[in-house]
Amino acid sequence: MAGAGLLAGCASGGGPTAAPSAAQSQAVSSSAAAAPTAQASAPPAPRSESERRTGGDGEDAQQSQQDLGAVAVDLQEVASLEQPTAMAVRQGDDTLFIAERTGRVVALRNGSVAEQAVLDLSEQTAAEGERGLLGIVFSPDGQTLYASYTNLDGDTRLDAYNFAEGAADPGSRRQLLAVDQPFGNHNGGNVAIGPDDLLYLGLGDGGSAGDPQANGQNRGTLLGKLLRIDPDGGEPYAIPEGNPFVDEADAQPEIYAYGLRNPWRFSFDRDAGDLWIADVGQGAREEIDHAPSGQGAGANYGWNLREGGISYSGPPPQDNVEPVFDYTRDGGRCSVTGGYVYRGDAIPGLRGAYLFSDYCDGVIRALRVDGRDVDQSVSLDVGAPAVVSFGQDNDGELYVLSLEGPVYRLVPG
Ligand SMILES: [Ca+2]
Ligand SMILES: [Ca+2]
Repeated sequence: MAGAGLLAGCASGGGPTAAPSAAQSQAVSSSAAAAPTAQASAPPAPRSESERRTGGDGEDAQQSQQDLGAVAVDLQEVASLEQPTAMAVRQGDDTLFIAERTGRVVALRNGSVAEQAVLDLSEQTAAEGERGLLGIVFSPDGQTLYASYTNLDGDTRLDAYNFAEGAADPGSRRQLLAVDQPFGNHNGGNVAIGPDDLLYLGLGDGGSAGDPQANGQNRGTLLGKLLRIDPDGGEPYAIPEGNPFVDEADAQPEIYAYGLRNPWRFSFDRDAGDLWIADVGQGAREEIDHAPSGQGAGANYGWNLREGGISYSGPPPQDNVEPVFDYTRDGGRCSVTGGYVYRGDAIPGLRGAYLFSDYCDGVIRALRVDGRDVDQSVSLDVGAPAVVSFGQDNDGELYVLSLEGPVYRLVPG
């Protein structure tokens, strides 16, 4: 098993509760990635009563008419790569671009992986601990590839590369952001384009355990934040006008939302525009945050005063936004892996549901919300080892990335 530490990252340092021993014993190793053993099957999904139908008065809502528990899905392996961490697509291009944590971005076309890498950052990054190439996304016009990684000093870099004729031009590298990382873990690193066509980057709290620098609640640092920048509006980027703290002295103007511990994966609903953030917990709660379209600016998701829906180090901040869903580490879970709202055609019963998983049990789960309430939350009864990320293609179909190598497409069961 590769890289439990990629996400959990808090096995040492003394959180309020220890990580499960399974997570502590799993060191990152290159051999694991070289020998994928994935089967598209999973242990029985732990389903606790608290997960199912908490709240939910929206029986009249169209989405609620579909019982997620009756949806049958399967995972179909489409490729096996070296520690895949992120997927991106371009408008009008059926290629799946997949980032390998060791530094390459590869192209998957017509069921096979192109021999030539689209971009190779393997000399600029190192896949160790929670580090490596962590996020990729294309500009809305498909002519720029953004790559987020830790450099050889372990510090965060966000670069832009010109993209043409199926490849990124390494000579065109433009550094957008450079953020020092005080500790090796909690580097976030996911990048996405929002419905506003702006570029979002998630950064963890800097690392160690418990947020010793109190970065989450400190609007003077980029750590522990979701950032939003306009890479085309200035050099190297512009601050979007609507960023919530641009007028606040001592606040970093790139901040879009704060109070995050390690927003390893976040996404936007491609139809509704809602923001979904899966924030990895310290030791007690794994959380999913949800902001309806256009309502996420300035949100304080509570860390390190709150961990999920419980207290961590103090009373909740006045502007605290509770997670829409959280879960404990019962059943061997350790680290939430955020996915996407399903908007594809292949599995109609899943439409509008948010899919996610947990790195340690790998079970694919789905939930629907009705306002602030979770209307349904189920296991889809499929899974994969070391589920580290999800992908979404131009048709809205979803993919599951295992850090052990396999990339799966979610298909009807
Ligand atoms: Ca860090
Ligand atoms: Ca929170």
